[in-house]
Amino acid sequence: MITVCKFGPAYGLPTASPYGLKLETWLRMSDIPYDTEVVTRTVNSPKQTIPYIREDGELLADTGFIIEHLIEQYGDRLDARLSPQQRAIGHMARRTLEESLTRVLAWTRWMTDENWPVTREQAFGKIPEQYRDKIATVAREGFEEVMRRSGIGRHSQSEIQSLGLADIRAIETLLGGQPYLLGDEPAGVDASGFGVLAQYILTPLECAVSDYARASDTLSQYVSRMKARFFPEYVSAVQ
Ligand SMILES: N[C@@H](CCC(=O)N[C@@H](CS)C(=O)NCC(=O)O)C(=O)O
Repeated sequence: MITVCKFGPAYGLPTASPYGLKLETWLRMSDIPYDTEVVTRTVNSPKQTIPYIREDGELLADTGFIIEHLIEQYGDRLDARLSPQQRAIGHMARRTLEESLTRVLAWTRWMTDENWPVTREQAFGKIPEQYRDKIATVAREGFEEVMRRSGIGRHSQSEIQSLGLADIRAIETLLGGQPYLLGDEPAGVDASGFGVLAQYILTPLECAVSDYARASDTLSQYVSRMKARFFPEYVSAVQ
């Protein structure tokens, strides 16, 4: 049995991590049984990133490599039917979701005054009160530096939201009137679609990208459709 080591449930979702939610979604979409273990720190992960899996005592990190490994074992139950062009579009959508929209999400959660109190409580709320402030402040300063070095942290808040809006509009256009990103049936890229868009729509995030996504029938119905199909037992904190 595969064990997914992940940050714990939050806001009525299995996890507040877009990558953790992507991996669980992909496993459920592929009908591969798994159990979960909640972790709070990255130290035990082979790449110091969450999520990672444990399988027969072996650890493997990074959702892209984890999924490649599982496809070798179980076959590709989601994307085998896709044309080369659909695969290419799926690949580019996945990168937009996981590399670009996720960076905007992380920056917005950690660096904006309106969202930091919720993020702080969610990420550090279980730490004893006497240490909480210091640990959260040091972590936020470290995060700010990472964001600055990676480039995004050099932009203004409205510029960062405009980057996210351009991405989310492209995802909305790709969906169009289809139920899933590549047509009538879910494909692998929908795991990333739900993993990221649910964070914008179903968590108490305050930002222009969330406002846009919640107001879009195409995007909000997509997230509701994915949630109802793959996570029916979870009750959203944000309706
Ligand atoms: N490409 C990785 C990204 C995973 C990732 O960045 N996870 C975040 C949490 S959402 C993390 O562990 N960051 C490192 C840290 O917090 O120190 C994947 O697909 O698994």
